Amino acid sequence: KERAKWSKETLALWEKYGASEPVDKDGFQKSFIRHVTTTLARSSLNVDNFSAYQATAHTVRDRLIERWNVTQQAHTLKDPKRVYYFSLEFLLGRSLDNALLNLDLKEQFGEGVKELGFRMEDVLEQEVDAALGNGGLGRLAACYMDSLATLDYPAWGYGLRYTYGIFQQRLKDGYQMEFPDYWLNFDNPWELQRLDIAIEIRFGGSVSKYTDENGHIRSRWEGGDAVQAVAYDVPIPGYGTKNCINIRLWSSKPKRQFDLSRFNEGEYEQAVQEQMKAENITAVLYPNDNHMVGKELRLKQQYFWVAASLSDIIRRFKKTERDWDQFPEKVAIQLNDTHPTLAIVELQRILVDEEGLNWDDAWDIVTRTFAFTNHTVLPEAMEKWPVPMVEYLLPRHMQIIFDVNLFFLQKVEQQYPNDRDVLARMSIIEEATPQFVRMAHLAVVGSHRVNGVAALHSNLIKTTIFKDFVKYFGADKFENKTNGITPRRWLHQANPKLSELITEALGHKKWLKDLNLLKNLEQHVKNKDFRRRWIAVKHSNKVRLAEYIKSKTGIDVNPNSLFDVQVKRIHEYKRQFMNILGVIHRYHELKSLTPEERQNVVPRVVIFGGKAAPGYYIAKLVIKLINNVSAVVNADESIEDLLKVVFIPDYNVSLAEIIIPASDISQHISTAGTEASGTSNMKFVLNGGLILGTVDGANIEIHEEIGDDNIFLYRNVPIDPALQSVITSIETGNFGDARIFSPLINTLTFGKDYYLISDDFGSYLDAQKLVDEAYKDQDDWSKKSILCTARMGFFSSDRAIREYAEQIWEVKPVPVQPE
Ligand code: B1H
Ligand code: IMP
Repeated sequence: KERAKWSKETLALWEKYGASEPVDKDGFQKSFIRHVTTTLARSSLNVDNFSAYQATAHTVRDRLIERWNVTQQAHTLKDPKRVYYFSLEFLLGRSLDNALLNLDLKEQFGEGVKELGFRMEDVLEQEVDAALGNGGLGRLAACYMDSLATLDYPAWGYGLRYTYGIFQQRLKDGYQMEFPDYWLNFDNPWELQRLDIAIEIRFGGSVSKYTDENGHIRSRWEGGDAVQAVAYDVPIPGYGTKNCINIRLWSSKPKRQFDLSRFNEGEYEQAVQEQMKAENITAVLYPNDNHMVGKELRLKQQYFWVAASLSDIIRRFKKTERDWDQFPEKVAIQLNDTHPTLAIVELQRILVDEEGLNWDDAWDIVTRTFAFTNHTVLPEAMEKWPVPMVEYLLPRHMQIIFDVNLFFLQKVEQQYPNDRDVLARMSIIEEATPQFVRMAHLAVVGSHRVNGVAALHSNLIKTTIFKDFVKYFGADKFENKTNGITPRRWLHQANPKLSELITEALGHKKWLKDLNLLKNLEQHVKNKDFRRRWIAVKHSNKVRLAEYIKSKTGIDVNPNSLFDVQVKRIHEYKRQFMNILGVIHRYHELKSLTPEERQNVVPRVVIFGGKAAPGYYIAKLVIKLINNVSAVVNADESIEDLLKVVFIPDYNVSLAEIIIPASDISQHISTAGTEASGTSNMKFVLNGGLILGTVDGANIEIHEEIGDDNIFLYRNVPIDPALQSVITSIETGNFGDARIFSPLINTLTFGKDYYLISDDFGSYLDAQKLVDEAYKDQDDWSKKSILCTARMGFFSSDRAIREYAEQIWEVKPVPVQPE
């Protein structure tokens, strides 16, 4: 419409200057130098690696913005149904390498940067991770955005722009120390600030009733304090497509208008201070994985985020002047766990209070819009908010929740007359003192679809936490969407040598967009030369990791050893404790061997990494024990290279990209039924690493795909005497002051061993023996490794996203334009 008003001459100018810049080496160098001199205001004599990174990043950013514009324009013109992924965490990691690979610019730009006197590896190393997440749940959101972009889906992510991401972990005397992650210290080239998009968000106040012109009694939420949500857009480029989608992250700011009356009353200072509090809302990511901490500020974050996001979505919907009943035909919203559940209530409030719809019509629109993904069954992770807290911050929302619950329970009662127990169990309100709002129940009632994240987990939620709801709503509402990972970051980017070898063997790069094509690697298993090259790639990745370990910890590890890796959040249910107990057992055994017996031992490097929530005392004690064992074992010269123990500090996405390709065996040993899916298990196997794991989460489906011979799974057997001698050894003080570990040892004693370490220890050790035996035959191991990679097609996030799109969201790809 705007363009139609423009003169021919103006349009000609747009044609002439709006065309995109060349993306060859020369174009890169021109843009690089222009950014150094103008964006960074530096001279040619004053360019270090960091400036080189910034200039390269800005050059790539320009390309992304062009694509972003074309994408938005195509979506605006076509007006398709869009999907909105609401996630309180997006664990993106670094962006430059990923963007270069997805845009297929790495070669040209690499050459260009080299001629300017820099090495691309050094330039890439300068970038700090965007670490706006805790672990699997946040990284899953990032992988899903990559697939949505790659598959041309019209999708948006919505989240928060935390000033501080997940804390940085350092070690002091073997203890975890936390430091703030002030990732925005330097300019962030991967975001576009949109000061024009600012939305007012209200907290507190009160609700009044009034009669409208039609004689209906309606509610109005008024008063309270308002803050502003300002948008920051993070472009996400697809691979092999012009499509570039957007994650919109909200940052809290004081609202522009002050309450003038307060100034008149002489409360200037106090009024300014209250405004400053606005900035606190998005200051920090809560660092708890799989654990609910009922802080008021967290509830504020959740409402701030969903209210801003919904307001933005509704503004976009209204531009097309459609009726409200078409909203679910244009908008699908996926709730990443219960964290955004208030969106359900907020949409109902807007439709009823502000748009004047009647309750039932509004509720029908709401439930057709939302779908909910559950990621955990751990009781301590279930979100519930005290009613008084919700009432105080969001008085109208609390009323709506009570009404939703009332109407819901009335219907339940019709189905099960006189069954008080079922009403109490299914209620959205937990009747305690004070009362609590059960967010998972609200999410189930307010969504048209609920899914778990692996086959076992999806079945488990149907028979446990949502059992009554399955009976009431019918089983069709509940389904499985097994998690996936993006092969672009987790193979192509993290393991360039393996990616190259695969591409050479298959004769094409199409597998990066259709991971099932890896199946064709199976025919190369019988090729001895291919197996040799496969092992050589693994070995060079192990050398790379060994160098990293040396530089960060000073520990020498031999790349010819078996690399045994457990990297993930430290949590009792993930049982890093069992792993380190097994290491102690191995250490004891080694010490008792004769020289002849030693000849037969497979040397091992046991590698740990992961953060413990700052308030999680037992998890932090596990880190301390690992470090004490590491100190004793590594210093014991009699052990030589047969065993090394390493704790790599500050595990994050870019570190994962170095560790995962270097693993021979990785451990995924959660107590059966506790790990909803796991996603790093998929990353390890995709990179030709084998798994030692329990029958839990996605391990089960990985086993189904890759077969018995290529995975070491073990099941529970009763208590083992080997465990007792290990415990005694810790208690004797062999690994430092025994007193500090007694709370940890106590978690094993009868009745308190919630995560069943004592039950599983014996079979765990048996499985470890099988690993050692198998590793001795290197050639056979290489066959297993190749088959692992070849059979991982199912676990691409492209497959997962297609399932969501077709079976839950009903959205279709909108190709932006052919390359
Ligand atoms: C997962 C969480 C989680 N499940 C609460 N639940 C959080 C819960 O900040 N909080 O309050 C943060 C995170 N994270 C993980 O999701 C599961 O444990 C993994 O098994 C799963 O692979 C992953 C992705 O589905
Ligand atoms: P929205 O869907 O209206 O929010 O538009 C998405 C974003 O893209 C907003 O920031 C718009 O300003 C922008 N936008 C919408 N259409 C176009 C376009 O054709 N070119 C560039 N940006 C656009």
